[in-house]
Amino acid sequence: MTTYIVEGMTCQGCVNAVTNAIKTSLPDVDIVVELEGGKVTVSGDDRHAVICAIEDAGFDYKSVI
Ligand SMILES: [Cu+2]
Repeated sequence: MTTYIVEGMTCQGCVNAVTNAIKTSLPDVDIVVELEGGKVTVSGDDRHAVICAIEDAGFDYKSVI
């Protein structure tokens, strides 16, 4: 499980967009998005796929914590 810091999410629509983008490339992962703080926690270890999905959805990946 990894938590990614993501900038640019401002509403539930953004949360849904990020969630759907990750689910599209990694259908079996569990995802928890905290809008406050821009935290996206994803099960598994495929950081490259998660970061690409976040950026392809139009949001800015900053770091992992
Ligand atoms: Cu939004």
